[in-house]
Amino acid sequence: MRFIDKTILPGDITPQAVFENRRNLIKAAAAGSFGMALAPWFSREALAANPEKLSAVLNQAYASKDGLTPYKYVTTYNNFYEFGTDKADPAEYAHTLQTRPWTISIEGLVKKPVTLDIDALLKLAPMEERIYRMRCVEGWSMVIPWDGYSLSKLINQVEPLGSAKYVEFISLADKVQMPGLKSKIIDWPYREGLRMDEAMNPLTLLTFGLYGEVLPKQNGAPVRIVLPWKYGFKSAKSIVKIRFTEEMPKTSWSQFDAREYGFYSNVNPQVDHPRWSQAMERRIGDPKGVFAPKIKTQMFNGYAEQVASMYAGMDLKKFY
Ligand SMILES: Nc1nc2c(c(=O)[nH]1)N[C@H]1C(S)=C(S)[C@@H](COP(=O)(O)O)O[C@H]1N2
Ligand SMILES: [Mo]
Repeated sequence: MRFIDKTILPGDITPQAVFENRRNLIKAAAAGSFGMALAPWFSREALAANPEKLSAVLNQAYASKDGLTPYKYVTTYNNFYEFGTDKADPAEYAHTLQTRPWTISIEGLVKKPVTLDIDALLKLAPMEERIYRMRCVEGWSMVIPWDGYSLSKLINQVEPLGSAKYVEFISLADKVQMPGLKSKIIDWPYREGLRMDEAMNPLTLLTFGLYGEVLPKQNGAPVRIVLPWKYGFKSAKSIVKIRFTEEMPKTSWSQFDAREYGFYSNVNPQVDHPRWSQAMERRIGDPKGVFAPKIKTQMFNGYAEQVASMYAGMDLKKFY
């Protein structure tokens, strides 16, 4: 199986160029110019969709040197257990997710708790495009142009109280829309959390789109967070609630196995997962395919300059 691998160099990228590239890909696929049967994990549904454009301005401060992971991999190789545990499941089954109407409630230790409609939330701040390296705890990585704005813009609106030390993110859990909820591997709803300073860090992106288009459902539509210095599971999808707390929130994955998945889960090549090393990673969609050499995972996934100071003095083997 071979796809057209048009890995774009960062210098060429404007959201428009990215969008055009994607459009051409769709056209090529529709015209059958891939010339071969689609891989089973490559959903026709994802190609047939007619995604809505988001206008976002590329933030040059977050333009990575690494080539972008082609859209087809970003949208067909996913973890979204609400739609099944196989990487191909979300692209195949997430079409049942209803992203309108959608509200997100902001509650807990804030002066101004509020329930916001997704379309109001979209307009809260100017949309930026940021190219982030993403590293899954399972050992694979991607480079994705995300569209959104810093979560801090929303947090500042609700005015957290001095007692708010943590932020909890809660994903939708609806059995009617999400077939994966039948399996009890996770104590639904999917829950994640951050310390307040992590939530306020400019890197933390409240995300509505990728590649200049609204988020595909399999990527966590209509709104998710993206934390490029943490393992992928911290980036909760399809969020319906954000709660400010004094105590460290219990997260789904640390409840699943506290020894394997810590609260912080910062990408750290020196701290192994109990069952495997985290020193190397495999870049999904590398044009060299299975022959592509594994690459070294960087401390904080390469974002040490922006985030390391938040963990100064902490024993990262203990607070993994
Ligand atoms: N609600 C929810 N959010 C989730 C997950 C999930 O199963 N459910 N999987 C996480 C994991 S393990 C990863 S690697 C990323 C994958 O995001 P992507 O599919 O957009 O690349 O989403 C994270 N967010
Ligand atoms: Mo992950």
